Amino acid sequence: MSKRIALVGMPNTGKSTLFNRLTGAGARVGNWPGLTVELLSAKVLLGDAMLELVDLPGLHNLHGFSEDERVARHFIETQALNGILVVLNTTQLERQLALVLQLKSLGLPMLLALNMADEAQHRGIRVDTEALEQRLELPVCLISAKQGQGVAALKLRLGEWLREHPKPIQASLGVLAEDDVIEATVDELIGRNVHIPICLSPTHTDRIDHYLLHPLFGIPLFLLLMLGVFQAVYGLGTPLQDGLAWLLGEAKTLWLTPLLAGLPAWARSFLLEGLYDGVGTVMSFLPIIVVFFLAMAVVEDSGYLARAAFLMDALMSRLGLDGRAFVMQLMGFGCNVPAMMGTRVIRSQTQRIAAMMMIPFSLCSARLQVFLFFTSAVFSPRAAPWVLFSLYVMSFFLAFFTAWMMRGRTRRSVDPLLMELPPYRLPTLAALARQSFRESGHFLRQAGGFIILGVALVWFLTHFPLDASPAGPATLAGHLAGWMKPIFTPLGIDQLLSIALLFGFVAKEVVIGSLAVIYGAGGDQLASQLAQRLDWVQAYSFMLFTLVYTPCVSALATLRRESGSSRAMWASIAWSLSLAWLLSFAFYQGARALL
Ligand SMILES: Nc1nc2c(ncn2[C@@H]2O[C@H](COP(=O)(O)OP(=O)(O)OP(=O)(O)O)[C@@H](O)[C@H]2O)c(=O)[nH]1
Ligand SMILES: [Mg+2]
Repeated sequence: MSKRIALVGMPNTGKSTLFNRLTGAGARVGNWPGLTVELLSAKVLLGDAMLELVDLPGLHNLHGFSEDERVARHFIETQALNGILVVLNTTQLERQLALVLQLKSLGLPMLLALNMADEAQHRGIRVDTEALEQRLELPVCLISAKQGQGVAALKLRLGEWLREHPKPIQASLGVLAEDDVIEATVDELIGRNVHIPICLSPTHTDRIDHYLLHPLFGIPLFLLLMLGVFQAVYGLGTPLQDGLAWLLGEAKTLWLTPLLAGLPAWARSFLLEGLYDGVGTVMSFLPIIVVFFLAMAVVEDSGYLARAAFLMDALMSRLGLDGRAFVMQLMGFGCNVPAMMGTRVIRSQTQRIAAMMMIPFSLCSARLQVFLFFTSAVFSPRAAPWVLFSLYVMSFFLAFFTAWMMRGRTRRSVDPLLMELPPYRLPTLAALARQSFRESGHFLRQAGGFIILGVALVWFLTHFPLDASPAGPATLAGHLAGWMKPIFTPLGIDQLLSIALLFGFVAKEVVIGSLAVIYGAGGDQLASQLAQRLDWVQAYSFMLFTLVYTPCVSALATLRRESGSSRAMWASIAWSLSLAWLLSFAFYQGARALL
């Protein structure tokens, strides 16, 4: 019979790391408290029994009430479990043992994993696990989930412990002990069983923070670092993308075209100019996506992301939010969807909604593709990175502006940010690879689903009726574009481009794919066609519009679900569409008048 246990502990103690190590799954790990906001489960064979492990969001205490804590608590209280595996950070036992004592009142079998043994050892902290075990009447294992020490022993203990508790049981909602009783017990436990050096030597974290959190230079350093990350992505990713685009182009002319020569013209056009060019052009961005997520993983897993929250907290509080909203903004650079879910760590509902309204302006990796493609097609190699940078600046500006517009509601509820800064940690290569692999997998699945469908539909619209010239005014797409003309002409966005925008509504990844189909060319050919047809003012206006107009369908669905209100979703659509139109209009008309 399958058994089930849950991983419970405070935020950032390494639950997801242990989960991944025990199950081989790929849960998201990062040096940021509150990274896991949803349940994740996986099964493993432990000895001869099947074990289901559930990774939960971090929990500060059992009175917790932010959304992610509620998720964890609800699970523990309502599901029948064979037991809970409590993960603690050994370097902070004096703060974390209280949770163990609270959890005891649930009456569930418990096993304690004292994690981060490596860091504890480094700091000279010693724990008498046997004594602690006797005193708490629980099995206790000292482990390092990241490096693997003690994990094999933990597995053995886990097996024994499960044999002792074969039946899943329901937590009983016992009365929590008084806080001061718990405090006294923790003091006693620590005093007897944990050796903490009297004076902890300043760690490398303190030394690094002395510079990185400097009151004057902190923010400029942050901007410089982000610029560095961005340059690295650009510098490393673009040549790789060019290479892949070239390969795909060669494969098409040398191999695919002759292979399909026998098919009727429309079928060839559908397969080559439709599916292959459309999907292939999107695929050529895979290397950039990988490099991008590697860079993001370094920023996140090193602990610098938490510093960003600290640095920006003062500015954000003027906007009625706190530093965490800013961090979600940064996470949104990957994809807006997990960033919106990450706002669950914010307790006030009005602030959460404000943060979720900002996130759609985060220049996500799907939009990055569109911009990389356009900037390299239309701008000179020297200008291109700066054009891209200006779009990032715009993205921040619009997010802040949105928060500022909502400040009347949020400001009343700002409480000071009490967030602990985790120590800097060197990300392991395996963790980075896993992160990047997972995100690329997501990209490939998107490409597999939406993009193929989207591209096929675009091909149909631009080639039907079959006797009309492709993407011409007589096709379905031509009619569609005709209707949208009054909206887009004042922005300098021509009819072909406006069709791509229509499809970008579903997923921004589809924009480039649709353009390939509309222009009947992929990769380099598409780039040179764009360069011929558009001047830089039109191209920039198009990019501005793409940046701002409506979040994609998945982001909207997430916004609706997380905020629990369709109003927020419609407000976000209306706000971003009008902003996009006004901005592109002002830019295009202004540039045409001045230049
Ligand atoms: N030095 C050290 N770092 C660890 C260890 N285990 C986890 N970490 C790091 O601690 C950080 C947090 O790990 P996660 O597994 O995301 O923590 P979590 O408990 O799931 O956090 P939340 O989901 O936010 O509650 C990451 O940077 C890990 O690499 C360990 O044994 N030693
Ligand atoms: Mg986690």
